Amino acid sequence: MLKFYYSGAPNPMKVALFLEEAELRYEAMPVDTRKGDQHKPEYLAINPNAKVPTIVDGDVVVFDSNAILLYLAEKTGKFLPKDGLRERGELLSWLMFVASGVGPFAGQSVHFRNYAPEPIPYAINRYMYEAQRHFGILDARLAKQPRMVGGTYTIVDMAVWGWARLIPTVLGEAWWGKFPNLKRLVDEIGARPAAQRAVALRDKHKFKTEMDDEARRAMFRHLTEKVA
Ligand SMILES: N[C@@H](CCC(=O)N[C@@H](CS)C(=O)NCC(=O)O)C(=O)O
Repeated sequence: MLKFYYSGAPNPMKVALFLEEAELRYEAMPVDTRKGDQHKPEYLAINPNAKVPTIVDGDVVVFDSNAILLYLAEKTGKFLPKDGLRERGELLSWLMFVASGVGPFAGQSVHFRNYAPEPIPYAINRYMYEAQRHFGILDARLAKQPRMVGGTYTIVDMAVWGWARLIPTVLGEAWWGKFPNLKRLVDEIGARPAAQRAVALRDKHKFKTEMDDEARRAMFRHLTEKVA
């Protein structure tokens, strides 16, 4: 059975959504990143980047959430656009846009707003600016069409959902008012039973919730390893 290495964080949640939507059988393997499970040699052997998610599907190992979405979509033939090369091009563009822009900027915005040892206004402003700019691009796209690519629900919508549902944490609650189209997509996906099962998955395992010294050492290794 496919093994899904995960935590309740945004990137694993995109993959949980796909697994639930496609009704694939899988074994959920918790990786408690606040306890440092991501740095264990057995996990590094399948994900040298020491992050979640990863899947092991027989002898196939795939890490990085959007790569996993594409792998599973191609394997099952589900949640891909219906039409030819034009929509394929759009799918790849938006999938990579979420992977290389939305996710990293949103992640850094959360980091500097909530976890930096001291407030750095320049960093907070830069990452909040870039995160809201990226979400604004998604919102403008969704003002013109109900789903990100073509007329149907695809893996791009799942990738967007993974991060956009956390806009209140990334930017602050008030920002929902600025992204009504993105909010519509998040609400529509969030109402689906598969999304509810995906979000509930982490309740099946006991993940550490405290962001204490152990968690900071595991997740923010630059605090103890000075390179500059
Ligand atoms: N590009 C990777 C990023 C994965 C990533 O940053 N995962 C976070 C959770 S959303 C994580 O593992 N954090 C733990 C850590 O940084 O130690 C992907 O899309 O899967």
